[in-house]
Amino acid sequence: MEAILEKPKNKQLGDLSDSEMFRHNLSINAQDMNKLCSQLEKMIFIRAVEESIAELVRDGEIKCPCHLSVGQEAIAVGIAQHLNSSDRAFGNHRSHSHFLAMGGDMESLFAEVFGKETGCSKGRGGSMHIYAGEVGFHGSVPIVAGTIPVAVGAALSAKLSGSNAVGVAFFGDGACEEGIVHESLNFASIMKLPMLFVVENNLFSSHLDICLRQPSDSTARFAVAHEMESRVVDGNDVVAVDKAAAELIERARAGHGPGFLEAITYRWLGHVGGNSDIDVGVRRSQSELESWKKRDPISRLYKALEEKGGYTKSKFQDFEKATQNLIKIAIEKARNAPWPKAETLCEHTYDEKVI
Ligand SMILES: Cc1ncc(C[n+]2csc(CCOP(=O)(O)OP(=O)(O)O)c2C)c(N)n1
Ligand SMILES: [Mg+2]
Repeated sequence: MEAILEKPKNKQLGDLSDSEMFRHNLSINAQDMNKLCSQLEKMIFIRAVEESIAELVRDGEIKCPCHLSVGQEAIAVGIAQHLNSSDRAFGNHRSHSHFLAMGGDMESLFAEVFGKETGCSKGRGGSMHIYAGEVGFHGSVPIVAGTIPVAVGAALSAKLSGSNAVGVAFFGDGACEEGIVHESLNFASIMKLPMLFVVENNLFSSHLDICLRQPSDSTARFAVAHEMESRVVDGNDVVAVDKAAAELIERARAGHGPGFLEAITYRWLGHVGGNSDIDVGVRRSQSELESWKKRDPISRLYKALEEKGGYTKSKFQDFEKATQNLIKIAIEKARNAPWPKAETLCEHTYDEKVI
C-alpha cells in the first residue's frame, strides 16, 4: 500500500503541473482591456456563487452533492467567450462554472441546488444535472464521460445540418480513463466534426493523483493518437485559454475538424462538498494546495490589469459587493420557492424537443 501512495515521476507537463511555477502576472500586452475586465468579473462572479454554495453545503442547507470548481474558473470563462447560444456545450459533475460562464441564470442555479421547482432542472436534478439550453449549455451529467459522446452527436448533427455550430465537451483528466472518450475522439476525428474536447486537468480524479493513474500526466497524448489538433495550456491563465479556444473553435467552425484543449489547473476544494481539506475521505496536502493558490487565476489577471491601470481595487470591491447582493437575493428566492409537487415526479423525464 505504501508503495502505491508514493508519487511516481511520470511528469510530462513539466512546469505547468508544478505548483511553484506560473505565479507571475499574466502577459496582457496587446489584449483588449474591456474583454479582460469582463473576463475578470465573470471569474469573480463564478467564484462568489460557488463560495456561497460551499457555505450553504457546509451549513447543511444545500443537501445535494456539489462538486465545486473554485480555482478553475479561467477555463470556463476563456472558452465560453467563443461560444454562442446555437452551440451545444455539455458538462460533467463539476459544471457550475460552465453553466454560469455561458450565461446560465444564476437564480435558477441556486434554486436547482436547493431542489426547488424554479430550478434550471425544475428541482429534479441538483448540482450535477444542470441545464441552460437557451444559452447553448445542453446539460451536465454525473456519469464520468457520459456527456462526451452526446456532445460528439451534437457536433455530428451540426455538421449534417450545415449549421455553423460546434459541439463542446467539458470533462476531467479522470474521464480520459473511460473507453468512450477514445471512441469519441476517434469518431470526431475521422468524421472531421466541429467539436472541441476540453480537458480540465486538475491533476486529480477524486483523491488520486494523475501520476498514480496514468503513465503520463498529460492527456493531450490522446489527441495526438487520434491525429487531432491540440493545445496544452496553463488553465489558470485566462488569456492562454482564450487564445487556444479561439484557434481551435475557429478551425472547427471552418470545417477543419475537432480540437482538443488540455488546460492544467487545480481545484481548491475537496472533490465534493465545501471543505478544502478532505478528498473522498483522504486528507489533502495543505502545503500543495497553498502553493497552487498562489497561481490563482483571478488575482493574476487582476494584478496584471491593475498594473496597466485597467482595473482598480475599488472597482473590484464594488463588483464583489454588487455580486454578493445578487447572490443574497437569489438565495432568498430559492429558499422561498416551492418544492416540486410529488404528483409531477415523472414529468420532464424526456424532452421531446430535438436539439
Ligand atoms: C462512470 C463513473 N465512474 C465513477 C464515478 C465516480 N466519480 C465521480 S467524479 C469522479 C472523478 C472524476 O475525475 P475527473 O474526471 O478528473 O474530474 P474532476 O472531479 O477532477 O473535475 C469519479 C471517479 C462516476 N460518477 N461515474
Ligand atoms: Mg480531475
